[in-house]
Amino acid sequence: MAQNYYQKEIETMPIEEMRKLQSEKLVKQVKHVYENVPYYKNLMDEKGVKPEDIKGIDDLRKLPFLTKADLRDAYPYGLLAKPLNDCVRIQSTSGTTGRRVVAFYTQKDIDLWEDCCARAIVAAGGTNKDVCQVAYGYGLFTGGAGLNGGSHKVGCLTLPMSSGNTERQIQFMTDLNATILCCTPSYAAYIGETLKEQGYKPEDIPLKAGIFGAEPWTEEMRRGIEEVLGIKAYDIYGLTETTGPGVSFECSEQTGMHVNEDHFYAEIIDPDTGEVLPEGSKGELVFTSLDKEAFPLLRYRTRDICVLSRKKCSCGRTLIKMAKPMGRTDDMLIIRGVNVFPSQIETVLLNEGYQPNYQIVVDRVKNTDTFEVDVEMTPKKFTDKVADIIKMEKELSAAMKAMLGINPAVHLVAPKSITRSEGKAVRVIDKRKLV
Ligand code: DLL
Repeated sequence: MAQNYYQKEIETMPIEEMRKLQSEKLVKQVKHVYENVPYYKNLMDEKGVKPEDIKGIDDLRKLPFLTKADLRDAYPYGLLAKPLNDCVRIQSTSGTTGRRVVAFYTQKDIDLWEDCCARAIVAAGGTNKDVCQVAYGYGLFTGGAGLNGGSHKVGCLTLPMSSGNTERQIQFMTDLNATILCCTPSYAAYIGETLKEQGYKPEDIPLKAGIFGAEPWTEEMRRGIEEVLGIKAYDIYGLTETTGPGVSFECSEQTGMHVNEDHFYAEIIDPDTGEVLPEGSKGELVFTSLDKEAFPLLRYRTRDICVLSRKKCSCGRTLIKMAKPMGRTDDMLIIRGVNVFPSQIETVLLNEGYQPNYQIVVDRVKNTDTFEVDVEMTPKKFTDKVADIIKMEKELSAAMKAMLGINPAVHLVAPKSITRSEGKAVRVIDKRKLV
């Protein structure tokens, strides 16, 4: 298959040249961060590292890590490296102050991000002849904005659908002959099922490719989506902290995602010791933004467990590849594409006058995540009136929706009825088999 690239020179750059480019960018970036982000300057000073010590990419490991806890401490402006006046956008994740990530972008940062998404669209076969249906959420979530921008850059006719309203998605898709679909893999599978129920055969569906990410998905799920929609399904990865989607993307080989390593340098570390592990080892993925201006995180620990590989790729790209993330080193769950921490549920319960005695049950039924939370009533709140219980469950579910962005089915259960474990409480039962 003839290969298309969006930025061929970068995407196929010989490794030595790439290292040189990364080194030059890193030296500049460390200086920029040291001079403009007192929070990170303190971390560097504590470690005894000065910008002059960073002469190239091999010196990266001298720098301190950043974690979600740092984002929390520095919220909202503490990691900003540009005056607020130079920023044109924020994007964010759901959650409380402590858990919510707020990322800032200059126009140049947006440009760079959209280029990354454009690379992903072109790698999936996209050209200016395509109609690209973006069914990721728009708004604070990075999915809609990122792919929308990438689609414009490629010159596709962009359908900014946002997520949900499946009937309308199908109508636009079929009436306007969408050829590329961008959404979470679970939503893609759901759209596929709905099309099938409506009598569509894969050959009746105009789509040729899909760009799916933001949550873990299996090869089995890929095959299912490819079959029902009659397309080739490509994975895409990213996180709000680094920009959003497009940190890495799949090519025609479909054996992992090429990291846009001219912008994001990837390392794998031992999550317990912080030691950098050799290529091919499984560990925690760490990213350094090499040229972002407003929110340039250095050595950010993603908590995603992953493997990197420099094996030659048949697509001709020389960009390093990352495997599908294989889990997390923290307790974050991704439910219908939304990041959920059990501690957020706990906060809601305490705010609403409940004790933090609860259990989250997640499953995947017909390609859609189900999300249930069993909550113990307190002796004070206890009632056996069904109408009251239903009302209390609805109120709790609404409070959780306000916190998380999605609402679980809440079941109130009798005090002391959730099994107490001997050690750590089992807060989450995840029945999905995602890795
Ligand atoms: O999920 C950005 C994104 C939007 C990626 C659209 C791809 C497509 P966050 O909401 O900050 O950002 O969540 C980031 O989601 O650390 C991973 O744990 C997980 N994740 C993202 N992409 C994938 C993927 C967006 N392809 C967190 N496979 C990350 C598995 C993924 N997990």
